[in-house]
Amino acid sequence: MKAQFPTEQSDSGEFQRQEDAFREWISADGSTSYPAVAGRYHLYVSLACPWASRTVIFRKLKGLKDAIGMTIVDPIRDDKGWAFRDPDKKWDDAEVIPLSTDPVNGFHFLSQAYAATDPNFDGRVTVPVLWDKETKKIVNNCEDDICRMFNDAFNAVAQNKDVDLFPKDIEDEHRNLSDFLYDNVNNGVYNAGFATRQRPYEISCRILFEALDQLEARLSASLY
Ligand SMILES: N[C@@H](CCC(=O)N[C@@H](CS)C(=O)NCC(=O)O)C(=O)O
Repeated sequence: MKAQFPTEQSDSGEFQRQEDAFREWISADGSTSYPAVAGRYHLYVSLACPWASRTVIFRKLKGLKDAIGMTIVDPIRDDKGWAFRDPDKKWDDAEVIPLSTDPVNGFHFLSQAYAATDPNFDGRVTVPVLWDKETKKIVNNCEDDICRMFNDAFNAVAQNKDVDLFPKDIEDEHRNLSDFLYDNVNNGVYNAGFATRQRPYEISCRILFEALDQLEARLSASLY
């Protein structure tokens, strides 16, 4: 099969995910050049993306809606990548929804945020993206980093500062489960969906469905 993402493909047909390009850190104690203040950062997400959805959940549970704005990209993605369109207009076969502009930067496409941050960026444009309105650049496009910053750095401006979604007493178990979900389910879907040869496809499918069986067993005995 022809690779959908040729630069993320091994010779033997496995999907090999690109590294996240932007990993700057927002801090509450001035230890980085990105202070955790209200109104400065903006989250771009797709609700179709499991990684982005995790950042949406963190923003909600920590009570960061007033402090950190959010824009949802259109769920339909063509070869120009994630785009901004009127969320009230629904796609159907007869209609092409015109582009709208995002409220922060006037972008039509999320790729414009990547190009503004690094004009030489030639990777895949992904959500979630945490944007800095002051430097007009992406601070971070790694979901786990964004969740950790939402949890730890913004407590001075969070409505639910006592909600701790990375509790220290279960840190190791949390990390193991999170890695398991990332590798076998979130990225497991990619490994299966973007394999270009039959054998890696079958191996990836088996890993994914075995992981779902394990989660089924876990969730039948525990809420989490
Ligand atoms: N490295 C990202 C992964 C995010 C990711 O893979 N997002 C997908 C949606 S689930 C995406 O934006 N894909 C766009 C594309 O492939 O063009 C993270 O951990 O936050």
